[in-house]
Amino acid sequence: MQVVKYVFQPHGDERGQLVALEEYKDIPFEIKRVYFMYDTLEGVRRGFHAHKSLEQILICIHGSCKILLDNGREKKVVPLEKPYEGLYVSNDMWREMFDFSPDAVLLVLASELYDERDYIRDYDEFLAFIKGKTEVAE
Ligand code: T46
Repeated sequence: MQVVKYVFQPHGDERGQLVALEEYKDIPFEIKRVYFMYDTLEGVRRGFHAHKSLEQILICIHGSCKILLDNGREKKVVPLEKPYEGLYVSNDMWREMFDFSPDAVLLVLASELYDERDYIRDYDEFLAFIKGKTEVAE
């Protein structure tokens, strides 16, 4: 599995750092939605789903957390701990977020508006979705 991590260019000067993100330039899609999670309690694990079409970039802009990516064949854990790093998560990837530090703020840039119908929340359904896509591609 190829993990795609973007390293953004901070505009640093004597005042500190600033990271600017533009769609189609720094982010490979139109940004239709932004959300973030914070005050995540110790030991909490979130996610447990894939998407039918949503693409996202996850940025831990404060603190740290870990992301489990699972493409149905392989799993990888990606630590996020730098505010200038973004993890690309494609639609067909099962994801779980965990090990949040108490001060973690996980910012997400999303390619689509919120739509519950885009979620695949059942792992067997996810495997069938992946299999269907693979068969079409073959
Ligand atoms: C994802 C991972 C990384 C909304 O009303 N609008 C939104 O845009 C979102 C993202 C959520 N919600 C509501 C739906 C639920 O009642 O907020 C509540 C928590 O959402 P959820 O349980 O889906 O959160 P996570 O952390 O499991 O997953 C989220 C995203 O939903 C998901 O797309 O990839 O973060």
